[in-house]
Amino acid sequence: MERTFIALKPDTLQRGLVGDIINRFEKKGFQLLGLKLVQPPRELVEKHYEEHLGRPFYEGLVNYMTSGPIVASVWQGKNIISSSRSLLGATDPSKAAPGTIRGDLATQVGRNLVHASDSPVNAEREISLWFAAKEIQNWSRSLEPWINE
Ligand code: YYY
Ligand code: MG
Repeated sequence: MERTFIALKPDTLQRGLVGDIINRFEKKGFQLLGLKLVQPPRELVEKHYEEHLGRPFYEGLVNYMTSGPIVASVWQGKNIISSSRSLLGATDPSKAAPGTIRGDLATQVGRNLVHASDSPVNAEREISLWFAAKEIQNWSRSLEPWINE
């Protein structure tokens, strides 16, 4: 079973879409292990997006990500890293397929609502960047056998 880091960006909160987006992950069958509202310090966002340092959109991205609270979360599920990126859709919402979160709810790349880790290494890196170990609950679901055989 894989874990991943999902962040609901400030536009999700401003637009009142927190429940909608969390609902999509729950309905898919993913399990919530950690959840909190954070006003991220600039240094945290810079670390999170360090791979994009120097790109033309970097400054705007950091400003956007620090413009208000973010919902930070940790989820678990089978193949969740690639699967959650499919749920999100393409990075640019104007190219994201209908039915995906970005495809249904957003229109442009600088306001694409949600982040999901893109690899196992980045998932563990991002989880430890945003969460202390004690903020993550290792609980078992009674529904588990009906979601994963
Ligand atoms: O992982 P993902 O969020 O789908 O895309 P990344 O390529 O990692 O870029 C991170 C973040 O940067 C993206 O969600 C929006 C923003 N961004 C942008 O504003 N303009 C671009 N041309 C590319 C990315
Ligand atoms: Mg990325």
